[in-house]
Amino acid sequence: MQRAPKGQPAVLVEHLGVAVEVELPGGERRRVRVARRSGLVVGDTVLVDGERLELSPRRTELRRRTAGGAVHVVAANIDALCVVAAVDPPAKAGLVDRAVVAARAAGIEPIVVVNKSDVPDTEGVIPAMRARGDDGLAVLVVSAKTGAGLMELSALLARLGRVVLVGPSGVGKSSLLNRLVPGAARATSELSVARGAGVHTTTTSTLWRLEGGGEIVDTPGVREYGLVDVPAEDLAAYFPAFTLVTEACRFRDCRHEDEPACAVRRAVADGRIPERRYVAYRTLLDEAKLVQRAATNRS
Ligand SMILES: Nc1nc2c(ncn2[C@@H]2O[C@H](COP(=O)(O)OP(=O)(O)OP(=O)(O)O)[C@@H](O)[C@H]2O)c(=O)[nH]1
Ligand SMILES: [Mg+2]
Ligand SMILES: [Zn+2]
Repeated sequence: MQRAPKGQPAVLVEHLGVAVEVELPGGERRRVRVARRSGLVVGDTVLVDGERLELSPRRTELRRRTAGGAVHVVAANIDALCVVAAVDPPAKAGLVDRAVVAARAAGIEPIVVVNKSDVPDTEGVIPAMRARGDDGLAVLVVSAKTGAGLMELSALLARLGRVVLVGPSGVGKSSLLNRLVPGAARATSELSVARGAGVHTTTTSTLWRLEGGGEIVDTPGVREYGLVDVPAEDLAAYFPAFTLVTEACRFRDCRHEDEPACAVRRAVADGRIPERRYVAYRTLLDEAKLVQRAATNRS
């Protein structure tokens, strides 16, 4: 006979080494001791029974491969991933595209927020970000400093549900959180300080409830956003502009590289698919193939 689950449901809002902070349905928060490598992540739903925690199945799970090659679960039960970018510091090439594909592969809606719109040079990066909008992606331009665009962002977050902020260190994720959740008061730091020491200001992920609805997770900055378990043959499905092409490629398993009679490449040639999206696809395809080859060699 199956044992009836015991305990009170709660949401994990922070993992602090050997303890986690959970929020009970009434909004009360408490700490529970756990093993250092508990495997629990922010956003997890748990049943709390005294000092015992039982993990409930995850609805969604956002994973990334770190610069060192390890697989890291960013957060659980997330509805949307918000990639935060800024003109300074710039994201490493491909980080935004990878994070967007990772979100789509996990069944999570991606959006892009360009922060620091008060910095004049921001104009220069907006077209490249907006170009991704052709791929059905919402791109918002905001400033945590002046408050520009934040009403629109709040409205979008409320609609999306539970949203995780990801991006390089120093783009202003915690600054945005502090504007959106007045009581949060998360530490932020000057770029020069963060860069000089080579450290990230935010070191743990935390979940916050937004007054206007929705929830937000602030995370430590990332240098890389490596894809996990996105096979080369699935990749095209995460580029919505490609799926709008109604004609079929000659080969059913066409990867749209140099196969003859490829409908996707034809659509790129006649401008129906923006060239930049195709270039982004080819970059990620090469990576996915490398990962697959490495996995085959290991086994
Ligand atoms: N000019 C300008 N500066 C901003 C804006 N938002 C944040 N900053 C500054 O950018 C720096 C980094 O901000 P943080 O919020 O700490 O960045 P973060 O993305 O949380 O960084 P990590 O926690 O290291 O990942 C701080 O000096 C902020 O004051 C903005 O909209 N405009
Ligand atoms: Mg931060
Ligand atoms: Zn093709």
